[in-house]
Amino acid sequence: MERTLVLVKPDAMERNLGGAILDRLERAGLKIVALRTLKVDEALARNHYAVHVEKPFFKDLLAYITSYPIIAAVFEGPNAVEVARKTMGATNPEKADKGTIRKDFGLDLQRNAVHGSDSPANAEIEINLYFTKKDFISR
Ligand code: IDP
Ligand code: MG
Repeated sequence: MERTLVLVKPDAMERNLGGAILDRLERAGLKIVALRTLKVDEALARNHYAVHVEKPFFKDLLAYITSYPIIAAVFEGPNAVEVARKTMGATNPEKADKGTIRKDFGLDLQRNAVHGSDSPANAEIEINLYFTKKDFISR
């Protein structure tokens, strides 16, 4: 069993797409095992996107991700990281496959509706930025 961190990003939250996006991931066979809403502050944004600190879009990305409340969710299932990334589609909504979350809901390369961890190792690191052990219900 694998876990991945999903964020419903500000652009999607502003358009009331939180439920629709979580629904797509549940329909893909993944289970919600932790869930919260929050407004990301600058410190959390810098941690979450630390790998992009040298990118030209970094400052814009921080402003965007802190601009409006988001949903953070942990999804679990076999190959959760890959299943979630496939359900989301390519980073650029214009290039994302038909039927993916980003194709259907993303606005542009930055405002692409959703985040998903890109590896099991990064998923573990990212989950720990948003959740503690107490947030997970034992079944
Ligand atoms: P990912 O979210 O598909 O993993 P990354 O390359 O890790 O894509 O980029 C993180 C986020 O930064 C993207 O989801 C998007 O919101 C934003 N982003 C990526 N590339 C650009 C760009 O060239 N211009 C503006 N924003 C970008
Ligand atoms: Mg990434």
